[in-house]
Amino acid sequence: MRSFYPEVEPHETGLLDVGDGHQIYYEVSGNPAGKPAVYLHGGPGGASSPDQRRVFDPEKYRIVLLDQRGCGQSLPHASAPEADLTSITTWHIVEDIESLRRHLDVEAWLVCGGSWGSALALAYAEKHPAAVSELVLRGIFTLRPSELDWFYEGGAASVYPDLWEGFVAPVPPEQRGRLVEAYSRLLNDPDPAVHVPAAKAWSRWESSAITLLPDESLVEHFTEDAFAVAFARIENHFFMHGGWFEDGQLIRDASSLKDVPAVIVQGRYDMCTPAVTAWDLHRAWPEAELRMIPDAGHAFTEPGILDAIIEATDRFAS
Ligand code: STX
Repeated sequence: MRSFYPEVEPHETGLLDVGDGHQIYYEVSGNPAGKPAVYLHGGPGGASSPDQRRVFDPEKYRIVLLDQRGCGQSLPHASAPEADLTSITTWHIVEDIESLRRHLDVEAWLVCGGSWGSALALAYAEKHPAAVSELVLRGIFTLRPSELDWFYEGGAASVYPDLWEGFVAPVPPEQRGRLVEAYSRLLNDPDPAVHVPAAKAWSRWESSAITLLPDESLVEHFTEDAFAVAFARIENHFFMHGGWFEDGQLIRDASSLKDVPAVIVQGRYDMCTPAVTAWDLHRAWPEAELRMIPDAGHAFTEPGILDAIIEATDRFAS
């Protein structure tokens, strides 16, 4: 079993001006002369975290983390009262990754991402294949309507009926037939007495369902007010727009990645992004190696998941 590499501190951090009034936070750690790798965080609307550095051997990799538009340490933060999400879209973020790649003078990099990070990695690689040397993807999410229906419109309620009551609680009963839409109204209400509890309920639902076993400290972290508001607002905004994808687009176009070495890591008991999406991706892109972990949920910290991710980054390092 492999576990995290030791903690490592960045030797470079910065805010990159990407236009539209946005500055994105980035940091570089590991070996400055190593193989470039970038980690794409989840959500959308999550954040980078120091543990994400630790899936890479710091002696072999030049490790880049970034906070996507509107979240983490990027500015402005989507929890701000005047937050405007109109220029936060998949394709803006894809171009931000390209801007950062050029800013750091990287020719091509290994792209690692889980969950929404896997969707973003696929979108980026399909748009800019020459910039991607390898892909390591986990907990595959592609924003198809069927995936959103599963997690946000009631599918997963069959597994977590208790937690589901908390998710629907802020929504007036007559609006519960279309929860993403109802939440859009709540999360964009200017009154913090409306949008903060809604954001916390949204974030509690999601963070409670990402580990195989309950992890209250993780839930507490992801339901902290500012994090929850940015996370819920950005996720909901993306889901209202289907991620600016055609239904099935990322999987349909995955055949274009056949020459990019790739590993797909999927937990069998992932209740947030169920295994069918990883399977559909594997069918469309058989050259990528699929590692189905029999006893894991969604989060990258699940033991079997972490092990498989690090096995892949170690293999691609040499
Ligand atoms: N969203 C899946 C995702 O990327 C559909 C994700 N879920 N929870 C997270 O990310 C956090 C770990 C950031 C809470």
